Amino acid sequence: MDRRRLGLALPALLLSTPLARPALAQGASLGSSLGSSLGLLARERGITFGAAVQGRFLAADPAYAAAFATDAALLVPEWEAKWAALQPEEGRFDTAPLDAILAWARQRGRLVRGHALVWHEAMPPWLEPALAEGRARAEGLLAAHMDRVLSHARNQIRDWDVVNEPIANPAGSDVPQAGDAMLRDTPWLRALGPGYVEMALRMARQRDPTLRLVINEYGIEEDTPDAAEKRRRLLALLRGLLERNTPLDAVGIQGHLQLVRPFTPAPFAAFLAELRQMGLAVLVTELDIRETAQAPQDMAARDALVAERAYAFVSTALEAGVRTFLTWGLSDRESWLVKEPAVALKDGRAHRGLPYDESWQRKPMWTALARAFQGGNG
Ligand code: 9MR
Repeated sequence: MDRRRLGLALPALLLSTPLARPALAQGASLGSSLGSSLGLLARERGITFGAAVQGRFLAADPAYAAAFATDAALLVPEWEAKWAALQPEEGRFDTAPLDAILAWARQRGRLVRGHALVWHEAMPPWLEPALAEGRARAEGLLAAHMDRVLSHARNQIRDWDVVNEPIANPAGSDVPQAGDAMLRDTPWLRALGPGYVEMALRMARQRDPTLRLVINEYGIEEDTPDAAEKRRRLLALLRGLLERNTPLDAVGIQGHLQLVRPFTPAPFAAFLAELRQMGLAVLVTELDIRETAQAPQDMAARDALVAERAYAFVSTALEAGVRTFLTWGLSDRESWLVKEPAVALKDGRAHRGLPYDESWQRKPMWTALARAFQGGNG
């Protein structure tokens, strides 16, 4: 299977998708000379822009839906395709929330990617103890989940994060590793051993040979020793997989950037070049920008820092050949950066790490993305 073939097929599909012209989010400013839609601006350059979506807001909040209709050519469910959503009890599948997103996307000709078939979070409570019952049982559970989910979504989701976040963090946040220290210690690793990544990819390919299979990872973008080590570990994992002819088409780089860490284009570009030399496509799957506790008081200054970082990151990725970009949500209003206590700013201010603010005003980050997609000078 030519790994690049499927990657290239996706933007071509998009040419027929109607992105809404300025039927814009309420309150969104139309003043920009850059145009009205990130999805359209990107598409003009052969780039696909999309965002993580939450079905409950899509259904209930017209401003939210309008922004997605305007800007997102591609959607990824932020929750609805995870295990906890899809299989809340063993053998009982609930696809209704995912189906609602699929229907919304279908009506508007948008693509949807899948996230995620194997992950150590968003597991329903029954899953971890069941995986611990032994290797055969764990393998059976993964196979049954893929049987059901991949066949259900087959007509619409052509691109899946098969394994999410398999690499161990070098310092601090991880449980000490047993065995293969390259991989994160998870219930999947404990049940199936280090071959679980390969097993999951083979299972997915077996069930649908035309799916684009992706390994998605975070903490591999920035210029820190931990990120450099994580890049090294990911490359080693990928090399081993490819040596064993494991089916794998692409790497998803999440892009949860933090302003407290430096971003330097050169090492990131070199990493992207290595991935492409391996014959893998690269996507940016979850871009957002976390501010520091020392963020300036002045809002314009804050937004400028976020925009500058987004531009540097996206333009580096574009130069290295990345053609698919998703932000993790569109507005600060629903962002995990604001909702998740562990990452929220401690001084009561809300992170401003996405293209729209909490009242659907476009921010400099929106413009920075538009400029990058247009090949501008920032
Ligand atoms: O943003 C997502 C949040 O709403 C969920 O509660 C959480 C657990 O399912 O997952 C968040 O999304 C994560 C994504 O699935 C994987 N990469 C990191 C994202 C932010 O934590």
